[in-house]
Order: sequence, then structure tokens, then C-alpha cells
Amino acid sequence: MRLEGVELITVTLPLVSPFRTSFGTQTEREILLVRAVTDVGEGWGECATLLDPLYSSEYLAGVLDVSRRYLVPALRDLAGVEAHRVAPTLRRFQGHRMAKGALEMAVLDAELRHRGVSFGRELGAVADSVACGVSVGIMDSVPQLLDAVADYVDQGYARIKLKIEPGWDVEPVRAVRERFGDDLLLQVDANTAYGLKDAPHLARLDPFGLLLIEQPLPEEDVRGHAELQRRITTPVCLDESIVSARSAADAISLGACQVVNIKPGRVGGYLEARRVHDVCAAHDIPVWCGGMLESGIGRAANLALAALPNFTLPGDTSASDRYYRTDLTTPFTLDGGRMAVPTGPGLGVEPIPELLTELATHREWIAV
Ligand code: SMG
Ligand code: MG
Repeated sequence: MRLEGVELITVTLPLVSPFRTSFGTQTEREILLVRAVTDVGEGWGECATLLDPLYSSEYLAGVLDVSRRYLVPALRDLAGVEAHRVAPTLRRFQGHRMAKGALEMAVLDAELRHRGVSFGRELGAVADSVACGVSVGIMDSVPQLLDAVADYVDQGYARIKLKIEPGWDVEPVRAVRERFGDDLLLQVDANTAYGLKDAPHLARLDPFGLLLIEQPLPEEDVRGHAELQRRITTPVCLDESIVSARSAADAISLGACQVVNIKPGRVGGYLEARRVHDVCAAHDIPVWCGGMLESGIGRAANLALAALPNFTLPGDTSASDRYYRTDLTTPFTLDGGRMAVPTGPGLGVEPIPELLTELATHREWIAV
């Protein structure tokens, strides 16, 4: 397969409601799509990066720059481009996993479409649908939060995740438990907002029977998470700290997590995400699929990944209408708390061309 060029396309989509986390509030999502053009057809990728370096060090303008300056030109050196060669070829460039992952995804999609194989089949999916959870942002008041959670529960979401930060943690969790009962699958995500000094406070979440607490401490504080886990009974789950299969293995052997959130962009792509899954499975550590407010392109691939056998917890793979009034693909919908894994070749979905023409804020062609 020969790569002829890559188009980088940005699209700004308004969110149906503001999404507040411990690092900021988002009212819209600047999405970066990657279109790989090869001699056997096209493929699509979606980059996980946010506009600003607040969730991780990557940011949209940085991804565009490193892609045009280093990553895409490096793929010129490949006599024939194949998805499994992309990561090794780009390895000499440090970091930039989200940028690399999006390129690999687009090449993989082109390759699979050509072979007539779906992402799910290629990655090793064992289910044709997956249980879906929803991530609920920090709100101005507890009544407002309860209304939002009630709406998601009514829609059938299989699990609720509450974003937390100091000052918005024990009370919202207590209120949700009191209103919806102990059977609701409930977890929290701090996005690094706490320190080890907060261990006694975080232990106050123990009585609520949470599935897990996600990334309470800073990204690099893996040992801190291990120490925290000795002081609280809620299982610690890592998100930001897990950037590769190796870092997952290290965190597990340190006792820093009992659960892992897998986000393909954060670990450099779907092929590494599968390795993270395999490492966790080998250690009996359950995983679930995280989300980065993806459009239908990223969602399609995430659903395929979430159908692997060790994805035993519902993920942040919510329906299109949880994020956007108009998705870039045919919308994904919830059916009894589950979503179907796409079965068509490659991702099984593609951006609606008229929407891209109408909504693109930047289009850039990089010939190879
Ligand atoms: O895609 O439903 C989604 C968002 C899920 O909470 C979510 N993602 O830390 O897990 C996380 C956050 C990161 C993105 S916040 C803009
Ligand atoms: Mg998280």
C-alpha cells in the first residue's frame, strides 16, 4: 500500500451542553480528522487531542505542527505503508502519541477497508455490542446534577461517571446514591485534581461503593497512586498516567491501580491500546474504554476496541446525542444501554462529505 498524502481537517462542533471537568469547561469540541489517501483507497482517523494542553501535554496546533513537520514526512521513508509499521517508524520522535495515533488510525482504516475487514475483527472483538456509560460534568448545584443524571439513567446508560474536584466530591456522590440507590453503577473521575495529602478526604468516598476512582493524583505520580490505594478501599483506576503497555505493566506491578481506562489516543493508537488490553488481561486487571468527546469516527473505533474480552466495565462510549446535535457520521444511538459495534470494512462509518464541506475550519493537504 502506498501513501499518497494526508489531509488534516479541523471541524468545530458545539457541545449540546457545557462539559466541566477539574481542568476547565468546554462548550465546543475542535475535532481533528485525518484522511489518509493511498493507492488502494482512503482511510479516516480522529485525533484525541483537545484544543489546549490541559488534559495532556498535546494540543491541536501542536499536533498539526508535528504532523506536517515530522510525522507525515517520516512516512515517506516507508517503501510500502502498513498500519503496523507506522508506530515503529515514528518512534524516534518523542511523545506526541495522540498525533501518531491519529495517523496510524487513518492508515489502518485504509488498509482494512481494502482488505474488507472491520476494526472489530482486526482488533479481536468478541461481542457485537458493548455496554455504555456516560461521563457527567461538574455542575453548579446538586439539584442540577441530579436532573442530568436522571435524564441519562432514563436513557438507559449502564453506568454513571461523575467528574469531581476538591469541593465537588463527597456531597454529589452522596446525593446521587441517595436518589438512585446502591445498584446504580457509579464511579468518579478527578483528572489529577488531588494530592496524597487528600487521602483521608478521599477515604470518605469509601462507604459509597463506587466502581472506581479515576486518576485522583498527577499523571507522573504513579507511586502516589499506589500509596493512596493502600489508604482507601475504592479501587484506583488510572487514565492520564497510562501512556503505553509498558507504563500499564509498571503501574500494575507497583499496585497503583486495580482498573485501567484505555484511551487509544493517549497510548499512541489502537494497536498499542490492544497491547495495553493484553497486559491488563494477563494481570487480571479489568479495563474500560475512555472517551475524548469523539465524533462518530473516533466512536466507531472505540466501540470496536471496547468489544475485546477484557473490557468488562462499561466505557465512556456514549451516544452521539450526548455530545452533538449533529455528528459527523450517521449518529450512534443507544439500545438498551448498549451500542452496536460497527461491522463494515474499516471503521464501518465515514464523515458525511457535505458536513465536512460546511463545517471544516481548516483543511491542509500534505503530499507524501
Ligand atoms: O467522551 O464521553 C466522553 C468524555 C469522557 O470524561 C471523559 N473524558 O478524563 O476521562 C477523562 C475525560 C477527558 C476528556 S474531558 C474533555
Ligand atoms: Mg479520565
